[in-house]
Amino acid sequence: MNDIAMDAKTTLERLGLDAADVTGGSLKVMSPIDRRVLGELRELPVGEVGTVTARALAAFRAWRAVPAPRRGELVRLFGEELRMAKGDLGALVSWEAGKIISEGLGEVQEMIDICDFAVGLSRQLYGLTIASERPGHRMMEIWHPIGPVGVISAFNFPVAVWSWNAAISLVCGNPVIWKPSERTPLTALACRELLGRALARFGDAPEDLVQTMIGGADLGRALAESRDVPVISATGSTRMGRAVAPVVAARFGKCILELGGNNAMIVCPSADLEMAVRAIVFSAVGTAGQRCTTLRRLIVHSSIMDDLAARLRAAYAELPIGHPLDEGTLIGPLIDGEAGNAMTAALETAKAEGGSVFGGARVGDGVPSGGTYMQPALVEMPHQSETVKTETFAPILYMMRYDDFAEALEIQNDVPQGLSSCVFTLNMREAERFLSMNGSDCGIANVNIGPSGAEIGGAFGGEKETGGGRESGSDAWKSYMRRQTSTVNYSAELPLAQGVRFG
Ligand code: UN1
Repeated sequence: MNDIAMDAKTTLERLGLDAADVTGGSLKVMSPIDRRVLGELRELPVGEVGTVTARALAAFRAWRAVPAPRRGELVRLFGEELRMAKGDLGALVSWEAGKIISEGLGEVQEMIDICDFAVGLSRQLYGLTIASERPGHRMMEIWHPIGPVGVISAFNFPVAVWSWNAAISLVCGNPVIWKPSERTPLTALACRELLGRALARFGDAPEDLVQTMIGGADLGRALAESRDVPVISATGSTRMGRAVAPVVAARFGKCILELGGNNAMIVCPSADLEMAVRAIVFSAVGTAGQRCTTLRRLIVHSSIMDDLAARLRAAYAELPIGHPLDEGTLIGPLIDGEAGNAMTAALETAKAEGGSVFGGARVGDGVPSGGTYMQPALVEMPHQSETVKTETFAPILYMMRYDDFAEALEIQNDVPQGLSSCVFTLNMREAERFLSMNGSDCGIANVNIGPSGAEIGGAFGGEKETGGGRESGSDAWKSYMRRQTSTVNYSAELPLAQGVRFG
């Protein structure tokens, strides 16, 4: 890893983006740190999306025929480029998305990890052999490349979520069309540059294997409409998913959706409270509360509520808020002023619903001017109100009491979202019940670990309004391929299945 340049311009240059790449366009990219303009990028006219998808189809015809382990070699080379550029790309994530540098670097590490995973996967795209009911027959499943994969990504994980999709798509034999958030297009251009280096070293990959479309939501919509793109993987708000999913469904395309989360932790009487506090603080205020896996609800046994609340207030009072590239900062800015307003409005509503709020004010001193810096908020709520059931993309943690574990599970599941969840307990009955079919209804359920910061090895995603998609590890790759069931008859007879006689 290279050292980290302390200014955005040098960071961009070291990533291979010079002035010509990032000036003269209509899309103004402003750093959430201080609203300084980082670039003005040229946008793709929506009328050109058809050309992009046609190019991707041409690339598909060539790439699908390349042996999968050879496709894995491209991803291996990309992983090497990422290792070399980790410091610069991590810093650019900080400049453009406002994450603290450790989290910016962590995001790039997540990219490196998924590349490693995908390289191994390129030799393990296994299908089943199935017992045939007919003599002299063999049945099997073959997984084939499916076609161009459209990736619509969000500002909060501007590069890692794309890389989960891109690394897996590439080894599966699919070209990628990337529509990054219009708030974080520079990190997308930087990834394109790094991938370009890997492609140059690889040698004979088809042109247009990975294309990036810079611009607004109209590009995402055109991508969702395109019949050339069989799979759309979209990450963002539930509102965005509601717009994209019906468009893809109308043409019988496949969607992989990773939408809102409203993640909870149940804290039981036996919990190791010191560990719980550390997990709560990281999960609730890390990335300034802007992860889809952020901890937003604490469901605490009445007997420990006051103790836990006091410990949390003490921890929250000490949190260093400021420039995300300064050493020691734990909380950077929100993405924009609107996000700050949404946080203030949610806190007002929570108060009106009977909540008592600790923190949550705007921070003006000791932070760069222009950015939206907020104190994280702890809100004790008398019950799980509508505001608590709504995902506000900001560092607000609602605390609620429970007396009986069954009641805690009910509160945990009684929200529209179903991404991540956890329980802190040393009682194995509670832990196992939480993980059972009668427990958490989320895609991710943890014991004695917070709900955020998942490893890439597992399948990532959730149920209900989270959208049901699974990305990243385990067998999530199957959503990026087409399954073919094949029966081979090596006998000299033609028996029919189900014992049917025909002539
Ligand atoms: C997201 O916020 O969209 O589990 C993804 C986590 C990260 C990924 C978050 N590995 O928090």
